[in-house]
Amino acid sequence: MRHVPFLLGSYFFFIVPAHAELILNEKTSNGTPMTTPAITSNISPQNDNFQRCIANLRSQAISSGVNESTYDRYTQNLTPDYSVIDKLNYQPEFSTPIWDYLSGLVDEERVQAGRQKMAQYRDVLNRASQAYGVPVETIVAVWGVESNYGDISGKYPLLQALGTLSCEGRRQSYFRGEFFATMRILQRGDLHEDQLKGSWAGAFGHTQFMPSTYERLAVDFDGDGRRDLVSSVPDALASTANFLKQAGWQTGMPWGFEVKIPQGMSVSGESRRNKKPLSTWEQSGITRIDGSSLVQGNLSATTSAGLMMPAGANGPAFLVFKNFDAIYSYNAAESYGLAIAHLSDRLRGTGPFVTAWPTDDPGTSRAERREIQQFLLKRGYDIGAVDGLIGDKTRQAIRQEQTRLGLNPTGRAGQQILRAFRQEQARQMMQ
Ligand SMILES: [Ca+2]
Repeated sequence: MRHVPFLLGSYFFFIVPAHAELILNEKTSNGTPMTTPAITSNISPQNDNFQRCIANLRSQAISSGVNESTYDRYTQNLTPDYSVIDKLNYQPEFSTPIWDYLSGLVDEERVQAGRQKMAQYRDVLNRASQAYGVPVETIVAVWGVESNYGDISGKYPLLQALGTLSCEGRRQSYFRGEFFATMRILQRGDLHEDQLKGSWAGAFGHTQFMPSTYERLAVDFDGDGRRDLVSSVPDALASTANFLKQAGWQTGMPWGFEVKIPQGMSVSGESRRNKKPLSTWEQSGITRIDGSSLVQGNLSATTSAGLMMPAGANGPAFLVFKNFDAIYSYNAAESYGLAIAHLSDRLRGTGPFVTAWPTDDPGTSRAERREIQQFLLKRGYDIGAVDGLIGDKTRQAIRQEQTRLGLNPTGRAGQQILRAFRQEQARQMMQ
């Protein structure tokens, strides 16, 4: 697993994973603390504790392979940033339905940008695909979901964030491993300290690897002798392909596909993990979504697949293979896995899912979210920048507007509130 392994949720609603504030859930631009403000003064008992903790970790770091001089150099002026502890303890006020998740992560903008990247990096993508046996579209889809193709990769200095997490809060021993791994990366000279910025939890670069994952799986693909997932797109793309290969990717096989389930078929107990041969699924009457047979191409009657219905029995259903599990291991959330899988299909030219999500208020693209934010600004709400990222302030403003407009106050930036804003504007223009 690449990210911090305290991801939760597998059914219907999802707790947003550790790094997802970069993409989805929280403002990163307006600097508003999500919870109680942290102690920021450096002259505090807490800082004394921090310095003591860092001094105490020295021998452990050294036995993990960090040189004494490296440790001293990178901890000499290290100060804590307690805002990462707030992030660690953050409990989202809103849960995110999977259709909101997917509509923001797999929208027309990300598909178009991905196609452009595929053209721009065609040669290196083809070479990486050849070398690791993973399709170009899957590599690019990971890149698009993880960092919006390198646009959003995090702003927290890694040593500071991981140093703080090593000394405060839950899971200190896990974060210490990542803290020491960061120092070993610096020691080896793969990256410079000022390049090492990432999510509050320490995932960094184009493909948001944790430092220990970097040590295990990053590759030098541009041949300059350094493994650089921050500044080298070839290194980042090949490292992603290597990750998926090591996670068990089966060359030439699909991740899965949307299926049609016969009326009345019981789906209780079915899941991604509960794999059965395709022949069993065919006998129960399941077909591909276009009605065609399950066994096609490289698949055989004995290939095993799990039936995944991420929004329950009334939403889209998918048969997923081992390659979905490989994608899943990148993020340990089915919602993320499905976003990457679906984006890879869209990059191949496949359309959106055929079956609608079971909601009367479908999700919005990032362009539509920016439109909602424009309406909110016009209505006088202080929601920070119009960036398509829906933070708590935007959600609270939406909730107030939903109440004013007689809608269910969910706080979601869905199609309903967008439609209501558009209609209200049209009425005002008529007057
Ligand atoms: Ca390199």
